[in-house]
Parts: sequence; C-alpha cells; structure tokens
Amino acid sequence: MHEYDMGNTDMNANHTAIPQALISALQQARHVVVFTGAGVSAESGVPTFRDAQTGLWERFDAEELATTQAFLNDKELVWGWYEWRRMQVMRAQPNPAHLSIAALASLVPRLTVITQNVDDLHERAGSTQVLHLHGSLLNPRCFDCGQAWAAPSAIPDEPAGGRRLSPPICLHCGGAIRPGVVWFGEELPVRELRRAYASAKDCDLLFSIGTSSLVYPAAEIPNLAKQAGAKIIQINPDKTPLDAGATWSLRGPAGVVLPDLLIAAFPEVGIRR
Ligand code: BJW
Ligand code: ZN
Repeated sequence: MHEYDMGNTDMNANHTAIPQALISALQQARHVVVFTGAGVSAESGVPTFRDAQTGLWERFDAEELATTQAFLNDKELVWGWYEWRRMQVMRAQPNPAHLSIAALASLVPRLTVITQNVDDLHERAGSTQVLHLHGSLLNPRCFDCGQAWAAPSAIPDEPAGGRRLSPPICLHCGGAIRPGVVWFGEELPVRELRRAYASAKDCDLLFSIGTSSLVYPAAEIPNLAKQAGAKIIQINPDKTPLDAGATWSLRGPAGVVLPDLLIAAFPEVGIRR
C-alpha cells in the first residue's frame, strides 16, 4: 500500500503528491466505482458517525436510535432525532467532493456511485443512479405496510439532537411512519446490494472515500473489487481497516483531494478547486 499525506488544506497549494501511477490508472480505467461514506458529506456540515468529538455516535447511543427495537421502544425519540437529521441534510449543500464525483461521470467510460450515505448530496451535485445501500432520510415509509410517506419539504427549526415528535400515521393502514434508513440488524435493499456487488466485481478501479470501513456488508465492497483484480484508491484523513488492502491511500479531506486528483488526471477539463 502506498500512503500519501494530502493533509494540507491550503486551497492554493500544489498537491503534487498524487503518484503518476494512480493518475494513469484513472486515465485508463474502463469502469470506475466510487464507494462513499459519511466523510464525503463532512465538509458539507453533515456529521459523520464515528469521528472523535464530532461523530453522531459520540453524542448519541446507536442502540437507542438506530435499531428496530429502539423505534419500537420509543417512537417519538427516534422519529424526532431523524427529523432533526433530515433538516440538517436539507440545509446542507454539496461540497467539492460530491461535485468532483459528479464530474467524473463524464470523464471516464463508465462510473458507478455506491453510497452508504442517507443524504441526497450526491444527487444534488449531479450524480445519477446512485446506489444507496443504507436507504435515505428523505424517504420515510410505514413501519407496518411499507407504504411510502411524502416527507414535507419545509425545513422547520429543530433543536440540536431533535425533540420528541410523534411519527405521522400511515394513510393506508394506520401504522407508524418510520425513517427510510437501514438500521443495524436490518437487511440492505436487495436490488442495490446486488448491483453494488456486480459493479465491484466488474470495475478496474474503485475509490473508497470517507468511510471507516467498519460496517458490513457494505465494507465488503472494496474487498470484492480487489479480489476481482481492481486497484483501490482510498481517500480519508485517518487510518481505516482498508489501509492494508488499498493500492493507494490519500490522506486528506475528500473535498480537497478529489478536485486535485481530477485536475491532475484531466487537466483539459478545467475543474476548479
Ligand atoms: C473523511 C472526512 C473528509 C471524516 N473527507 N473522509 C459484528 C458484531 C455485531 C454486528 C455485526 C458484526 N458484523 C456485522 C454486523 C452487522 C452490522 C455491522 O456491520 N456492525 C458493525 C458496526 C460491527 N451490520 C448490519 O447490521 C447491517 N445489516 C445486516 O448485516 O443485515 C443482516 C441481515 C440479513 C438478512 C436479513 C436481515 C438481516 C446493517 C447496517 C446498517 C448501518 N446503518 C447505519 C445507520 C443508518 C441510519 C442512520 O443514518 O442513522 O449506517 S450505521 C452508520 O454506519 C450508517 C453509515 O452508513 C454506516 C457506515 O459509516 P461510515 O459512512 O463509514 O461513517 P463513519 O462515521 O464510520 O466514518 C467516517 C469516515 O470519514 C472516517 O473514517 C473519517 O476519518 C472520514 N472522514 N472527514 C474524507 N472531510
Ligand atoms: Zn401502512
């Protein structure tokens, strides 16, 4: 594994640390997979889960909020917390990492974006057909019958951490509406997971960006690509369990590293940092 420290966040700096072999691999790639986690939205102000001090699980107990049992125990607590998070996402804007990933689609022959994120910042940056492995904050549904519930688009002020809030009632069956995310112990959406696995096995280059690589089965995706012969580029300011398997690890914020990488690989395109 080659490790490159891109930690300098000075936007005017010339990040020549990107190795030529990596640039060539990107220029020659036939099918690129971009696999993202919460870190890709961190520079948009959306908190990650496991970062020290700022991560959600530093302040909130995952067992009390992100499991089916938690919802059954205290629907108001869980619904209020997820509404607070939905408001945060609606206020956030895509950052240069999301924009670079969207731009990459027209620079390589084929691009597949797979995300663990429950926000819509990839789509708002211009990415299409994004595979959401852990659902979306923006698509609540009935706990009992699965009927979709149209979340209001207004952004009311929610106190930090949320307040207790009764979930809406399903017009179809009277059940409680739940967040449209995948909680611990729940199955990932079958169609998305199948497509993600197939893309990983088919690609020649996979980016793993802003994920701690701790949550399964999603964390298996870079390993599948590697086993199938793909090169792996990791972008993350911190170490992760993927370090050993990555062909290159670029240590730095995705919103700085990705634009630099695109400028280095496709100078003719005029991407701005
Ligand atoms: C930056 C940056 C910058 C910061 N630029 N980078 C062993 C024990 C117990 C359980 C298990 C076990 N092995 C497997 C399991 C099961 C479990 C699991 O994996 N647990 C592990 C934690 C151990 N998995 C599941 O339960 C899954 N389901 C399942 O397995 O089902 C089986 C089944 C089959 C058939 C029928 C029924 C069941 C489901 C997992 C669902 C995960 N859900 C969550 C919450 C979603 C809802 C919500 O939003 O609240 O998904 S958990 C949370 O973690 C969220 C994320 O998508 C996921 C991954 O996190 P991510 O994205 O990696 O974020 P962080 O915070 O961890 O990392 C951020 C990274 O960014 C860091 O590395 C930073 O350094 C970096 N960074 N700034 C670039 N500017
Ligand atoms: Zn219902």
